[in-house]
Amino acid sequence: MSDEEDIILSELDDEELVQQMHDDLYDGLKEEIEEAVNILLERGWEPYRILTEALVGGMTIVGQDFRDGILFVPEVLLAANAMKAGMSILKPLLAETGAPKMGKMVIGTVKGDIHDIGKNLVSMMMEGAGFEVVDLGINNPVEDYIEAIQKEEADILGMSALLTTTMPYMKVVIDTMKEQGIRDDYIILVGGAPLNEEFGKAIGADAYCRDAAVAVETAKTFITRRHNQAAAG
Ligand code: B12
Repeated sequence: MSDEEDIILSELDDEELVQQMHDDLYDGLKEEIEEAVNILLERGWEPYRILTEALVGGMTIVGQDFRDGILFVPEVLLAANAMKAGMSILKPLLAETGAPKMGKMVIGTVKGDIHDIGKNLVSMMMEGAGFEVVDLGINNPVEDYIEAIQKEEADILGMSALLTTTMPYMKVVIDTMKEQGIRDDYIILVGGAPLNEEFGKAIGADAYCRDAAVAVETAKTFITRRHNQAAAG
């Protein structure tokens, strides 16, 4: 999608640069994405705005063309790597708010699923909001989740799934927690593109969150409610 002649990123205005980043993400150009993220930071853009408008915005286009059979796995992997490179520049900036610790979250992508960009984004935003996050990575069986929430004494369990074939596994985890009598000890948040509110309710999660910003708000609401209950009880 990008032109053959050399484009000097720093000479583009903000709007052109974001457009160029969408093209560069599409083409999996990691170094260009890193450079452009740094340019926007120098221009005073908030890290969160760069994340949503430039990176997530670009990934949305990649997602549409993957769905429509225009892009294939190798290309999407390159795009994902470019996205991750951009995210890793923003991560320390998002996490540096110095906010008091709000609570602890264990998060991971469910068994059979290797998508992790959305999960990583949620982790970053949660850390930025003052939560401690333990990231279990991808492809997690129920045992790993349960071991981690107990060992880490987590307040929140977060599960991510991007495939319609893996999202039912969230119910396996929640049902196992119920069987062990520990379900109500944790706030359970679920997310991922194929989920919705109804699904979250049906499997017995506390909430479905459509994006990382909603995840942060929802986590804060539940943590506050818990503290109030503890104080009252
Ligand atoms: C990138 C990508 C890949 C990359 C993943 C790289 C990586 N490291 O993650 C690669 C190329 C490896 C890949 C592989 C596959 N993929 Co893919 N992939 C995508 C794509 C294009 C983008 C996903 C993404 O990163 N989005 C950007 C992030 C920021 O958004 P997000 O994940 O939705 O996360 C946000 C929210 O959902 C929410 N959230 C997410 N998780 C959580 C967790 C919690 C706790 C909370 C509160 C919130 C939350 O907050 C996030 C931030 O705002 C999607 C398209 C799409 N529309 O989603 C397809 C898509 C998910 N993939 C798809 C498919 C089919 C596959 C493959 C099976 C392809 C194949 N034939 O091999 C394999 C599956 C491998 C496996 N076993 O998991 C399909 C799934 C279709 C379906 N009905 O299930 C999709 C929808 C594309 C499509 N339309 O065909 N994929």
